[in-house]
Parts: sequence; C-alpha cells; structure tokens
Amino acid sequence: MTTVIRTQSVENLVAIAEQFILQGQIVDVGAFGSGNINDTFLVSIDSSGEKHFILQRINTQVFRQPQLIMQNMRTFTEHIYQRLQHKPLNRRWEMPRVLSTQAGQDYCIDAAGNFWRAISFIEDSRSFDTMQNLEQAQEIGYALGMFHNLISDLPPEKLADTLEGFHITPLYLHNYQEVLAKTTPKLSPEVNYCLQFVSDRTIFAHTLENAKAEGKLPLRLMHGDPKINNVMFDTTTHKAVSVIDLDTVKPGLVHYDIGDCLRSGCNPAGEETEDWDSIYFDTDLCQGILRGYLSVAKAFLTENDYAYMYDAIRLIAFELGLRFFADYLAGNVYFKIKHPEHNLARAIVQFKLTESIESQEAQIRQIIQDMK
Ligand code: GN1
Ligand code: MG
Repeated sequence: MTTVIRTQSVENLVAIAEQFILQGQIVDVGAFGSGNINDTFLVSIDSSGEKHFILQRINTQVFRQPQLIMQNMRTFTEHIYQRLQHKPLNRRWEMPRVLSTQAGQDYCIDAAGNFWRAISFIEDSRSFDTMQNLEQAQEIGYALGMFHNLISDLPPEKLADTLEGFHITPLYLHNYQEVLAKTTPKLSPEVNYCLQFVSDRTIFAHTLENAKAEGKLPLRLMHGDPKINNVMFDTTTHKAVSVIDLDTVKPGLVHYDIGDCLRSGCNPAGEETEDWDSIYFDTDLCQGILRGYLSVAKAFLTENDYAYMYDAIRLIAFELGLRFFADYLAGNVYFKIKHPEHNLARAIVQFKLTESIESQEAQIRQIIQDMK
C-alpha cells in the first residue's frame, strides 16, 4: 500500500518531506538544481545523521510508470553497492540511495495524485553547468566511465524501460514531422533556420539506430542523461564523486551517454545561452573527457564502439535540438520553460553546437583514433 498524504500543492512540501525522515526536524525545503522535467527540492534536516536529502516530484506526464524508476534504482544501486563492497575504489565515490518513507515505501503519492520520492544527497559536493577547466573535463569523463563500468556486469534485461523511445532519434524525427503536419509555425529567421537544419539531416538521424539494428552496437545499460551538471564534485578535492539523476538508467546504447556527456561538457557557453555566435564545440575539452572516460571504460569497448563515437557526439546534439524545436512547435508540452521562445532558443544552441561539431569532424575523429 502506498502512503497517501492529505496535500493539494507544493505549499505542503514540508508534510511530504516529513514522510521520508526517521529522525530530526526539517529546517528548510528549497527548490534545487535546474532540471527540465521533474521538480527538485533540497531538504535540510536538523539531525545527528545526514543533514540533507533530495525530494522530487516526478513528472508523470513524462515518466508514465514512475514506480519502475524506483524499482530500477533499487536494483542497480544494490548491484553497485555489492561491487564496491567486494572491490573498493581507492578514491571517494558514492551512489545516491533511495530513501524509504516512514511506512517503508519507496515513494508516496499526495492527495492530488503527485508522485514523490526521496534520494540521499551527496554531502560536500556540487555540480557545474559549464566546464571550469581541463582537469574537470577529465573527471567528468572518469565519472561516466566509472558509472558504466559499475553497471557493465548487470544484465540489461534486469532493468525496466522507464521511458520508451528515449534517445531513439528516428522516433523524435517522426514526432517532429507529425507536429509539423498539424501546425503552421510562425515563420521567422530562427524558425526557418531550424526547419532547414532538421530537413538537411533526416537521413543522418538514423545512424545509431541502424547500427543497433545491424548488431554493430550492443544493447547495454546506460545512464540516459549524463550531462555535465549531473556529475557531482567534492567541494574540497574537486574530484568527481558521484553521478546523479538516475531515472533513465535503462537498456540503451552507451553511445547516447558518450554523446550527451560530450555535447554538454564541450559547450563552454552552456545550453541556456542566447548568444548564439559564442557557441562552439571545444575539442580540448572533448579530448579531456574521452581521456577520463577511457581510463575506466576501455575494457568493455569494441572496435565498432570507437567507430561510432563521432556520430554519437554529433547525433545527440542534433537530437536534443530536434526535441527542443519539436516541443516549441507543439506548444511547450514536455520541457519546462521560462518564456514562450525558450525551447526555440535552446534548439538553436544545440544546432549551432552540431554545426561546430560537423566543422571539426576530422579533428574529433583523430582524437578518438589516437585514444584507442
Ligand atoms: C532533460 O530534466 P533534466 O534537465 O534532467 C531531459 C534530457 C535532456 C536535458 C537537457 C527525461 O533532463 O534528455 O538532455 O533535459 N530529460 C528527459 O537539459 O527528457
Ligand atoms: Mg535528467
């Protein structure tokens, strides 16, 4: 049975947060992070144990079966915990833990039907929206590689698909074409640029899915959203200590992750800028991330994995632009926005980044080649 709390709105956050604490008092609940889908809060507690935890309201329009997320999290965090017990790392590394309610459940549902869950906070750590230096790039790569490494021996079928169609670029393209058929976008230079940009790359959109269908890239477990600000850094040592945001850990391609990590990490202007001329893909940061990644991931990568790395970087930047643009055309139904043109601006950032990646194809391929 799931605990039902008599609440209607976010005003009752404290009552919800209280469901997840076993000792101490709540001293603060504040909005946290910059997620585009779920609502995230940092809860501070006056207790002798851990001082904070993360409370989240899962967007059930996006995650239709949020209990699968919790089930997956239990499965892979337990797997990783066992691995680390058996063979401890020689540096700080922590996994976020699922916190149970007082009734021993993994989540609670409020009277308005909202789905709430709590996750431990990685103490004395922080994340960054843009890369600060080359050392950090290497650490981000290490963090993704370590995460892949730790789940690489968990069979993919042990985890449920928490978000069907996620990172399947041809499906996003199909959805975009459907939206386009139903709407008459208000034409502007920005909209025209995006329409043309997508139309020039419709064949390319199939690259990774074709490779998967042809058996060139195996289905593995992936993180799903390893963007730069989902890696936590120790505030003292400045080393990566955790990867967070684990809702999309599910069967997929590690290439989606490699692409997502690089498209977000190598964009010094960040994905929220509107200064489109400042956007470029930084190949030094790319080299740093890949060096860190391969220092822990080399063992499970095949020749084909390397062969598709460049396409993955280009494709995930393009795909995210396509997702933002389609959402703009559809009336902003998926990503949270701060103003009506927000998703259009975000799409242009990703398309400019894709252009920069394309213009540096030879260098990027060389970096990958040299690192094998
Ligand atoms: C969304 O909500 P957030 O910020 O963790 C999205 C990712 C995108 C990202 C772009 C489930 O993640 O795929 O890369 O925005 N998550 C989902 O910032 O669609
Ligand atoms: Mg996310």
